[in-house]
Amino acid sequence: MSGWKTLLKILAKTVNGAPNDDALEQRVADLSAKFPDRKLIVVSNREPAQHFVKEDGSVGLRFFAGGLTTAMEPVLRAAGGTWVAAGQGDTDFEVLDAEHGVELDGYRLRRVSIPEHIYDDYYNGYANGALWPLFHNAYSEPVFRAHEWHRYEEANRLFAQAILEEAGDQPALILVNDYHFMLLPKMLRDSGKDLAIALFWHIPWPGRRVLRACPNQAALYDGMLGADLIGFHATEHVVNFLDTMDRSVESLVSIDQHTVTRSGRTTFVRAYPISIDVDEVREGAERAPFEETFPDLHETIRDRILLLGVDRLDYTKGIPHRVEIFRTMLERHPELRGRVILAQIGAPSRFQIDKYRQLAEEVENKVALTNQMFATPDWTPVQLLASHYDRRKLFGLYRRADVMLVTSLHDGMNLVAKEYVAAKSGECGTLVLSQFAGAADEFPEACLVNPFDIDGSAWMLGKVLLSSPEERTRNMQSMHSRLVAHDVYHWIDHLLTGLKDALDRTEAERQRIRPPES
Ligand code: ADQ
Repeated sequence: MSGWKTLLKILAKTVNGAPNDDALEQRVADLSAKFPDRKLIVVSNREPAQHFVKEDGSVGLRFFAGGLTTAMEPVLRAAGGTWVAAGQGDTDFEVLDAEHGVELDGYRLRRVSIPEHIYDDYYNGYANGALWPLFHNAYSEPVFRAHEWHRYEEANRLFAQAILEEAGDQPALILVNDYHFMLLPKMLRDSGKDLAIALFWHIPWPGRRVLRACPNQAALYDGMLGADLIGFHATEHVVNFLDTMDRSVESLVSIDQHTVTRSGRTTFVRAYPISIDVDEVREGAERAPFEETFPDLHETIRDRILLLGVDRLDYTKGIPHRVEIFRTMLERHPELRGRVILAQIGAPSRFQIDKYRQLAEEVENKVALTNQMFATPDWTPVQLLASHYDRRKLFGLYRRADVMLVTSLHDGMNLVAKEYVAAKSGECGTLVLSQFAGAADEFPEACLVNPFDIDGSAWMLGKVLLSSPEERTRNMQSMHSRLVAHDVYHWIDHLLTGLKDALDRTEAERQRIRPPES
């Protein structure tokens, strides 16, 4: 497959720096040998892009904000293959070919049609009303409704059908993404086809006691264990997962090998911290300077210190906490009033769910209060831009930001933290990062805060704003070097190597226990 080759060439470049051609060819050959005949199929609920009707009547294509898309898009662009996702745009189904797909930039998008009444219960109900808060330690109470659970099952089944059609009779490699599809690995496995299945879990896996609240846990875990490999962002999540399986599922769990064996099948469990395409962000920051993409904001900020927050408007991201930390910092440091601006970019998200609408209101109120308390005729301390932007336009703004504020209450990884480090390219800037984001494991040099501790975080923020540029540059440089060595291609290389290893070990075990031929 030529798509695989392109990806592998990129991987080889990433791993080896600037290798000579022979070394590169060898590495490509080694990696190609892993999955020579398998078709790559990536599965996520959210499609990377929607088709819609523009004002002039023509059909346009709109890409989305979101960590999963950010990470998977460059991989699929390079590898080719098929992305299977739910179609949601106005004209999504009108542009499809006879096989329900459409060609995008270097890969095929297969759209699954989920009837509206199923989608609402499956996605807004079970996936985002029950599972999302459950796995984020229930900072919003998870709500389990039996009919939504059944729709979740139905939606997983519709996806399974589409994936099996896409695979046809060819051996395939299926990369399933996230908590929307906990039942899918087993459904695919039960088809009896030759499928290598990896499930990547983008959100945290908390302690098992939290998860006991879920009435459907037995079926969900059984579904996940249909995968050959389950990947998490952090070792902590791997350990929690193994502990959950050990106590909740009839299975043999090996803590040393990081495996779960159930009904004679072994699932390997590993940590693969996800990342970003570092070059894409750096080039974007260079190509789209902030003065051009955000002229009004540029005019407002002038030469002031810019603090930036960029998130989907989600209650796990700690946006109200962030505004309070900023306000408390202003109370403590009158000398910084008039000299700093917090720009909060918030992409509206999951607006069908009450909690999300309430959050948007809460953020607006907190911003208004802060502005009321401190604004002067020529200075408004917080600028709220509640809108979705073309991601590439944001990178110039990242580069201009003196401080990036990531204050998640619980976050699998958080790619905004990584995008900031990439956009800065080692130049002076400070990442204020929640200790509850997976990214904190990789960036110990960041200014790590506990966002629940408003006073403590405000104190840290004040200290950062008054620290020397030399100190901030030093920290940024070491974070940047680590990020360059661990970008999204490094991630997919490790994940695929882990999958190959899992398949080889399973095959070796099968050979070992096969009865001798008579
Ligand atoms: P998210 O919670 O969606 O995903 P996060 O890691 O915060 O993801 O990344 C958000 C992405 O959306 C970034 O690429 C950012 O640039 C983009 N974005 C945010 N606001 C935007 C806006 N207003 N306009 C345009 N783009 C915007 C989940 C998990 C995370 C995990 C990722 C990847 O919750 O913990 O890091 O998956 O595994």
